[in-house]
Amino acid sequence: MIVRTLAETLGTERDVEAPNWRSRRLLLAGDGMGFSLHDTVLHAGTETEMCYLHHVEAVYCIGGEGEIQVLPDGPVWPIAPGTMYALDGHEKHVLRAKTELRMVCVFNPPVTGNEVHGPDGAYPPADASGS
Ligand code: 9YT
Repeated sequence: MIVRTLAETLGTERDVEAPNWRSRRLLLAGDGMGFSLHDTVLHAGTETEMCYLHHVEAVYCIGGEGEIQVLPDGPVWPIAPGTMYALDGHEKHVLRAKTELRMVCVFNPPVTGNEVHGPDGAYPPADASGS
């Protein structure tokens, strides 16, 4: 059994920062669960374009207000606490944080550590990043 607190991840290699967000990775590939689990904060006023070519991701909002759009011209859905979206088709998308957003994110396959988005908006495939 694994028991880990958010406080224990802060300032460690599980606490990954990018210009628009900070991702606290409570479970990583090395934990052997088959998915990774992140508590992610997206900074107010940011727009983040992403396209997870090598992963599926579910995202559950637990704080803040924003919106998500499938690119280039898909529908826009509001994001608020209690809303979940699942990227089951490697969709290119943009997440707009009107206020600070706090999201619980699950990745399959799990991220292995300190992934940040490449120029394609993706994280590298799991075996390219060391798992
Ligand atoms: C919601 C989202 O995709 N934010 C970008 C960061 C990513 N989810 C992560 O690694 O926690």
